Amino acid sequence: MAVTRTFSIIKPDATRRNLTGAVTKMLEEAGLRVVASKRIHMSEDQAKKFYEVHAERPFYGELVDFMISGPVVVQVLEGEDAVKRNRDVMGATNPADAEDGTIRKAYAESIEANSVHGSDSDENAKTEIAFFFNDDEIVG
Ligand code: IDP
Repeated sequence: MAVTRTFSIIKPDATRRNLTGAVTKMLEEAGLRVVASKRIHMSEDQAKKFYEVHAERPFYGELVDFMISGPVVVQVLEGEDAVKRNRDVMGATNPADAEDGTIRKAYAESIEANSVHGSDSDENAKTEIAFFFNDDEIVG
């Protein structure tokens, strides 16, 4: 299995509850290495652009408001089959459906405030990484 990279966000509900370390520990225990990380407060424009694919969904406005409601931690994660590995440890979008041992089962508050984002394909991972990081900020 190839070593690849994915993009992760520790969302405002998790930073608010001081869960950055706890979430990162679960990512690391799942075999992912944090090769870039920074705490930022997204602008409304950034959040709108980042979630552009959901622009037509009824929850888009609230999702943008939630993502700018507090700081987030954006990360680049590296590991074997990183996208899938991360999606597996994140758990289902709705915490009610998330399996034991997943981040969302452990920490998510709701289908919206679900603690983490993770890219859903290698192609999107590349785009999302480039959206937040310059190459020289990523140290593998
Ligand atoms: P994912 O984060 O598991 O990939 P997506 O369907 O891509 O899920 O949705 C992106 C984000 O939008 C979710 O993580 C969640 O924060 C929010 N979201 C998804 N579905 C709903 C919903 O039905 N109501 C409110 N927020 C939602």
